[in-house]
Amino acid sequence: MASAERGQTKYQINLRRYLRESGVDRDLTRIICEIANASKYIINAIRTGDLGVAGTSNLYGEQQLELDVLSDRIIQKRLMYSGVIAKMASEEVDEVVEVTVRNNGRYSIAFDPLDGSSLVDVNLAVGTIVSIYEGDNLLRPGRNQVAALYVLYGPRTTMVVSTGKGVHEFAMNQLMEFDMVQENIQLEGPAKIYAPGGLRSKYTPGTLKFVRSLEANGTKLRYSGGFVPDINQVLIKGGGIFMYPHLTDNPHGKLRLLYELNPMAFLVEQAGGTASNGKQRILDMTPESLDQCAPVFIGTKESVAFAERCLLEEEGT
Ligand code: AFP
Repeated sequence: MASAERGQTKYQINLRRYLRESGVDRDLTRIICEIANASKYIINAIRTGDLGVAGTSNLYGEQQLELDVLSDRIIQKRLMYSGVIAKMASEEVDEVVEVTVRNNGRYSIAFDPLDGSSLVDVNLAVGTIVSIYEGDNLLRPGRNQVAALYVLYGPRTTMVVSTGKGVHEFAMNQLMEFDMVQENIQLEGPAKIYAPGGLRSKYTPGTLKFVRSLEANGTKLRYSGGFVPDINQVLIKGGGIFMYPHLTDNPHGKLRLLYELNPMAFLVEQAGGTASNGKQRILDMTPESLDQCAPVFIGTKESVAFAERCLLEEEGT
């Protein structure tokens, strides 16, 4: 496969072609391409949706949907009749959606249709996060994922995706197709940037020690409040760490294991990085519920290992 340096592809390699030529299963390719298609409608919803809240009606009398609910509907409608899905779990829906009754789908997905949706009101970047498993059991450790991706709706719309053969970045072109811009993204060395989620006043001693060490080493703070753009910056800049740690008043952190942490951990590990809850690999955690949260330190191996050491030294965990 022709390699593609960032921005200088020898010829435009689009998403569907890349997946096909990489030998990715046809049904899995179908899911990834359906998400790519859904992203076009989500972009439109973000750009044209009134900033009103759900329950109000727009000037045509149509009921106003919150963007995350609308994004959820867009994705579900595209996948419901794709013939390749067994179950869907959406962060916007309390129950798992059984699709098998309509077809014998081979894959199940867990997704956050529009993570960080509250940031749209202040015109900051948001994203769609998708985790894909073979079969119909979504409550398995994240190491069982067969693919993961996110779509980042920023100044450019990009998709970062892995099917277990490295992690690659695609950008939406004028025809609203995704062309490859970077193949086999790699994370190396100590963190150049860090993204500290949660209130500093609620950090435990080990996290405080870790963050103070990063600052003493000149690591730059980069935090937007959106998980997708903040992880994307760690990946595309080639080195960094994102954390949303356990807090003194919340031992489980804020981010959801199924919809946010497992897919991002899969992508970051494919780039040579790692993701931990402070003492255990995120991808080894067995989810006990759909909305289970976990603390997270995710980025370069070196930085995550140092965070774990700080927690062990200061908190014995
Ligand atoms: P929403 O999806 O509710 O806007 O939350 C976004 C998010 O879950 C994730 O995208 C961010 O990393 C995290 O919240 C930011 O949380 P804080 O606002 O507490 O920093």
